Amino acid sequence: MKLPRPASVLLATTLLLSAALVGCGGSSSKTASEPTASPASASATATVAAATSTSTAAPTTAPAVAPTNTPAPAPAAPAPTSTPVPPPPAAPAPTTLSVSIVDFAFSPTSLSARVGQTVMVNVRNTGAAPHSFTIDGGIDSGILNPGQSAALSMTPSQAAILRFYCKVHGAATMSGQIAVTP
Ligand SMILES: [Cu+2]
Repeated sequence: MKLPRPASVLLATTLLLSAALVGCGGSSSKTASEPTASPASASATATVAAATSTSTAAPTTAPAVAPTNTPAPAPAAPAPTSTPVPPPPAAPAPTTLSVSIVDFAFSPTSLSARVGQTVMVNVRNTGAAPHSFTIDGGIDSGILNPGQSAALSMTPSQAAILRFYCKVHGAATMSGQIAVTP
């Protein structure tokens, strides 16, 4: 008899509480639903407005920058093209050619140079007779007596075979050439 009492009390209490909860839940939900709806819609509107303003600003800036960045890689291509062009023409470093004059010949008789290259020609008469190192229209040592030397300079402007000779003894007897290549 003692045990059933608490059990019935618990059951009764549980029923009452559940009934109260249902009643309260039903009434409170109806009452609170109206005031809650307003703030909810307001916040929803604010969220939409913010999203709209954000989305509007983003697309405007993005497209403007994107097209500019896309063509940018193109300029990188012209750079390699312009780099190789200038160096080759100005490349030839100055050179010095040494020519000895004997009786009756030049040594060596065949020399070479590059277009646009600064060419120093050192001529020395090691023979017993006077000679000259002469390129018509070009450099000319004039008469060099035995033991005399001359330092001449020229810069060939085009490819050619430059013939040098001795004005004293003539090209038929004493001559040589400088081959100028591009
Ligand atoms: Cu000569």
